[in-house]
Amino acid sequence: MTEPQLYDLVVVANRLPVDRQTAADGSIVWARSPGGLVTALEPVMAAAEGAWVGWVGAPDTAPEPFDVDGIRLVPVPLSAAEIELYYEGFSNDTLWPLYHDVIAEPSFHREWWDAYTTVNQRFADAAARIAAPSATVWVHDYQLQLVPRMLREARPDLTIGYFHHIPFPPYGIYAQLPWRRQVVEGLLGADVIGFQRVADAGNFSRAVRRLLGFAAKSPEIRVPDGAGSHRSVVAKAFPISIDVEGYEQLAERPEVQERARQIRAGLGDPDTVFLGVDRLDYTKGIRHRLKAFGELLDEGTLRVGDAVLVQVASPSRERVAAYMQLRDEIELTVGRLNGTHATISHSAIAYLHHGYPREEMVALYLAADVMLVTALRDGMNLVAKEYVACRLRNDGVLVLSEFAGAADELKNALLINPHDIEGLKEAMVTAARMPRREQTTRMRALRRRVHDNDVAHWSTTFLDTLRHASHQSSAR
Ligand code: GDG
Repeated sequence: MTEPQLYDLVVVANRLPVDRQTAADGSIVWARSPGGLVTALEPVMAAAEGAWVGWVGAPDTAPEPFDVDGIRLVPVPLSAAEIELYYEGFSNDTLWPLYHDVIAEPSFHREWWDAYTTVNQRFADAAARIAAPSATVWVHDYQLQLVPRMLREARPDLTIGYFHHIPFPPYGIYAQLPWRRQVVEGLLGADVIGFQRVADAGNFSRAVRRLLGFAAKSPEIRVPDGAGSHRSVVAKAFPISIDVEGYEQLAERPEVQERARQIRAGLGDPDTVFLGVDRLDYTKGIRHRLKAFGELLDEGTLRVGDAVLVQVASPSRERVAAYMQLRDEIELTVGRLNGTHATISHSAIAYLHHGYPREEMVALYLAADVMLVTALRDGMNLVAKEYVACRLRNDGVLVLSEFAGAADELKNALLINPHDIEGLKEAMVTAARMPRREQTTRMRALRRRVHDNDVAHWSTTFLDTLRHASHQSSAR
């Protein structure tokens, strides 16, 4: 057997940044899926002999490692049963609702936990096999919280980072998790644990103090090593961002701008185009947004023809019961609203249950006067940042939930509490009627913030902190 090639930087994430496609001749090809993470990591990966460990997104398929656009991809197989138990079950039906303030009820099943442990071990083993001596391994997200500790046990020479893309809940909620101690111990295997918000890092440190009694004074957590000394773990906020330049370049393209004009014309050139773009997920507050919009129409504050809501709800987790139910509820509401308010020539809501190419998303951002981000809880929310990045003319208004991580940075948005339907309605009306001067003042400030922290800045800051943390611990 040939020895596997070794890498100095290994990214471990649930999904590889590729999608399986069938070529014209019937053969399987892997096309890079356009994601912010891969855009951010590509230059670092290329410079550092990088590899990416993850699942290809289909059951029982794990091709040999292969290269896509200069990145080495190392597939980890998942069986159909593991997809059901580890991914749809424990990740998306236990952790996701629990970590998002129990907006939906989390399900706790021991067999889901067992599968989560088994699969995490498989990811850790795959990373341990290909990491060069003293390499850096960067683990991503809630599907893989046990990997940092598993990796440290197998490979104490490694420097291990972990980034948590979703919220970390307050202890009163987290404490419901039957495996709360194992998960915290799993994460503490990392040298640096990154969160979206300062509050998430605080919630994690409190969970560590409560469950394990370790000294945790922001940002340092002292993990006893059993020999009277300790290892330092940094737990701190690194708010993720987007490829700002990439979005700006798309927004500058004449054909994308033309498409934005077409979209507006197709909607009947209303005064105000409201836009929502979300995965169809109960955390995103789509129902609250529809309720507010519907009431504004009922009351006559907004009128069909003058205003329209475009809601892109891209298909997501369609085999999880809570998502099926949510889709039914949303589609019933949209149908009722359109039935009540639409005219032969104008809809109240253009509801689109599709995924679109990025160019089309940018055209939508350009076509929208008001972007509605009304999440009930969201780690960051990249859509808010994408909208801002695309508004090259410094116009348009962002209505943003204070429960999205982006609210910590984007303070010049109209910040709202999505549970307060009256407040949300007021903000929507204020946004629709906002004078151009105020739009410009706000949008300029928002654009500056997004420019100051783009995704390259995010990944560089994280990796620099990781490098520093590992030097400190090796110097002790
Ligand atoms: C998790 C956290 C955190 C959506 N529909 C289409 C499409 N999208 C793109 C958006 C955006 C991305 O998907 C969604 O990112 P969000 O941040 O809004 O939300 P999650 O998917 O829940 O992501 C979140 C994020 O991780 C990163 O850490 O911000 O809080 O929940 O980029 O534009 N893209 C295309 N077609 C679509 O139809 N091309």
